Amino acid sequence: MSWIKSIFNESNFISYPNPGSIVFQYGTSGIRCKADYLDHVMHRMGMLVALRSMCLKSARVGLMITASHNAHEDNGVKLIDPQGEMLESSWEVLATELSNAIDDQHVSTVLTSLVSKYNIDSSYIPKVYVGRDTRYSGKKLLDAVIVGMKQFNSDFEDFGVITTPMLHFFVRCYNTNCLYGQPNEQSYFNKLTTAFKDMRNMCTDYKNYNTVIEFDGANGVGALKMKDALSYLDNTLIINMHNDEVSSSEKLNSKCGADFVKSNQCPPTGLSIKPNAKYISVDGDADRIIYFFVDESNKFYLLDGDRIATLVAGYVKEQIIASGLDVNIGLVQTAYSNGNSTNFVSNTLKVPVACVPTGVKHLHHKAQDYDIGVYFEANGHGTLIFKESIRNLIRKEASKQKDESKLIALKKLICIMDMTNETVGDAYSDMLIVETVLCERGWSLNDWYNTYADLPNRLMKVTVKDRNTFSTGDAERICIRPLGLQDKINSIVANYPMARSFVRPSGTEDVVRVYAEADTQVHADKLAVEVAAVIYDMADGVGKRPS
Ligand code: NG1
Ligand code: ZN
Repeated sequence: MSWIKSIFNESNFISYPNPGSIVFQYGTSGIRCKADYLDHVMHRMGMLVALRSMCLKSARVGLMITASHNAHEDNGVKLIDPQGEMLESSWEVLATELSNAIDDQHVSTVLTSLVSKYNIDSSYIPKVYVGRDTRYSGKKLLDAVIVGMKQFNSDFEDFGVITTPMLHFFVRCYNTNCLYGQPNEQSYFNKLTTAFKDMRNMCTDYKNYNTVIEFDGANGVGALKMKDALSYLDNTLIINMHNDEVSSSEKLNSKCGADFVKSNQCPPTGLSIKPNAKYISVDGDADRIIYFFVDESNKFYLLDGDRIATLVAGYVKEQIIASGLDVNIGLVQTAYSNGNSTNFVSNTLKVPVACVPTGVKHLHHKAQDYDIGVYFEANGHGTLIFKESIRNLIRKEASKQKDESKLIALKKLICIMDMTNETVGDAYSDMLIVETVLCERGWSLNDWYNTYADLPNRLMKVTVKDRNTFSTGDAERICIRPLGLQDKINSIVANYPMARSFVRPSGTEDVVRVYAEADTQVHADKLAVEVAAVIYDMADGVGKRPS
């Protein structure tokens, strides 16, 4: 009998039956659905994460329990690979298969074939870090994960309630022998915030820059951890907390947080809006961040992931030039990036820009093609990454550079590297980077906003009978199935100036998403509705026809 099968035959094996009512998919960012359906999924992910570690010869891996920006009733799980990156895609398929397996017999068959395919040696001790967001359901789901991990005698550490990016950071710390930092909250805040304060000390003239931030914590873990961060920041930033009620679970992401603000293009509830004040919203697990402000006439201005990417790429490029180093930089976006941001990056910043399918794993992967890769989804999820050799080069040059201006640029690049969480998008780290560049430039949010004009756009959702009948190509910019849909989209788009529209099935919700942009907001809205109506008609729309 295989060693996997014997685990299932032990008298103390605890069974978590699959109620069979839902088909699960390890999608854009792990598995997500109503928390009530996830017990058996969590148990199986506990076993899978253990095997992932064993397969990597006891490298430390991670498991995060979160449903990010989803409603509070949902929960989810995602696995983290040893350098803090997303789980390798071939294992995503296994996660999907395991979650849908009908019974223990089926689970044991999937795991047995996994063990033989990867030749996993039972002598390796699995090492896992686990964490969860503030969702009420998290603790119970964690218990199921623990049962699964224990069945494989895992050495695991539970970090309790933390942000997703903190867990990614901790995993990388462990596997770099702590070269990246220590795997604990204190080291995380110390590393990032010290670099931020060092850089702040180099900034002599703030001009229009304002240190006061109104912080919308989405009533989630982002609010909790921002409170912890305050003692490290030493008043370099004045952060006024809003939407920080983590004890009332149902308030999580409810009419607040980065996803609400980005999708609805309006301020969150739960805070008063003052003209020209600086607002930040993060999402439910604090891996996304967006900025916004309103002017005296109450007009709303959004500074999203596209804006952050252009701000950061432009600044880093300037420092590379000033340092005299021969280092390339590239920017990675998705089809959701505003057309004018893409034009600005190519034509004004003169930084190469690539487009990849939705999901940070695709962006992260593409960003590795550059010496310094900046990647952001328009919704505010992103970071920048440095090649190991470039990181070393920058530090080496700084240690021997005699030219004062080159040395300053190198020191600034080192600070930016050290305040970046390179493993994944991180609202705290991204905030520090944005605040640094704004301070260096002496900019208000209005100055930042005026760097280019976004094309008006609209994002819509259409519910259809089966979103899996949709498939896309060319980094999701073309719809391949249903057949004939793309031709219809093309003919609708042709009626509007400067227009673009594309559709794709969501990986996190049971909907098809429609994106539209055009010369005016009225046109973008009309275009989105027309495309949504065509989808509804061609793909068995559910509920009310878009109008
Ligand atoms: P889906 O549901 O696949 O569109 C959404 C976001 C992604 C990504 C994931 C994970 C949009 C349009 N889509 O994916 O960018 O962030 O959630 O959180 O924002
Ligand atoms: Zn998130």
